Amino acid sequence: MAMLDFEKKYRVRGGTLIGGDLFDFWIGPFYVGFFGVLTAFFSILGTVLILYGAAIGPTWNVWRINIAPPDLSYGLALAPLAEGGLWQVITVCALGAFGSWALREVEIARKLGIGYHVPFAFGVAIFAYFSLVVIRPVLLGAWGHGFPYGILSHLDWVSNVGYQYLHFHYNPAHMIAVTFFFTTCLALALHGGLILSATNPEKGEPVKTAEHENTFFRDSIGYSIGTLGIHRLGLFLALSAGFWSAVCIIISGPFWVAGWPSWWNWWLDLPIWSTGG
Ligand code: UQ1
Repeated sequence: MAMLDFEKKYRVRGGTLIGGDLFDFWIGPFYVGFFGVLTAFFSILGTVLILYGAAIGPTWNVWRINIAPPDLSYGLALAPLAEGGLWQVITVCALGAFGSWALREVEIARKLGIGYHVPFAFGVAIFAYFSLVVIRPVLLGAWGHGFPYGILSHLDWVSNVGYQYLHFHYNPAHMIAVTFFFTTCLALALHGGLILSATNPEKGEPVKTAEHENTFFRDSIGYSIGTLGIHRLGLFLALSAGFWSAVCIIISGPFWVAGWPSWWNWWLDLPIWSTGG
């Protein structure tokens, strides 16, 4: 079926979460929906506010533009626009846009009668951002703990917060997150390689099947996870990377204030090393 044919078949009304038929239509290839309108509203407003923040700031150098959160002295209060208030409104816009986009994905999934795996996955990414700009700042008692919106400034923030805990790579949740990121790369490389190897045979040869894919891994490592299984594994690995990233930053400060290397003292403090003296 050609692309435009099946689009016609699946572009049906209904499945909306709110507002019935309101905005239940397409513009060109894009489904609109109530949450599409909301996404556009928050994105445009947020972008305009970022441009305004740049305009009242000291530079138009794209690397150096910086929209900073309020000073720590504002605590969890609202700040004047030019003193971090812009950051606060932009954060609301970002969360509004991301949340609306996720709900638009839910509506599209409902129309198609498919699972909610894509919006769920996107929800984990939103959770990671929410951890940085809401959960951790609220637990620490000041919006000033959020990260600044700027290309170089957010890199500086990551570096400074990392050094605040002496050596962030000793954070056990960071270790788990990094391991999941790397394992995600390994799984995608294996999967991409395997699929291309089976679907790009020598000239004149037929395209190979899932049986060839299974056999490759049974021959090489004695086990194949299967064609559905590899996608379940991939989703699990990727979502775990995002989840443990959120955990590793939430625990830094609210639940552990010392350097991360000294967290490992629990090992040195085990009674089995005790000399009894
Ligand atoms: C695999 O076993 C498999 O099933 C046939 C795939 O499906 C196409 C894969 O893409 C990969 C990478 C594997 C191998 C993965 C493991 C965990 C053994």
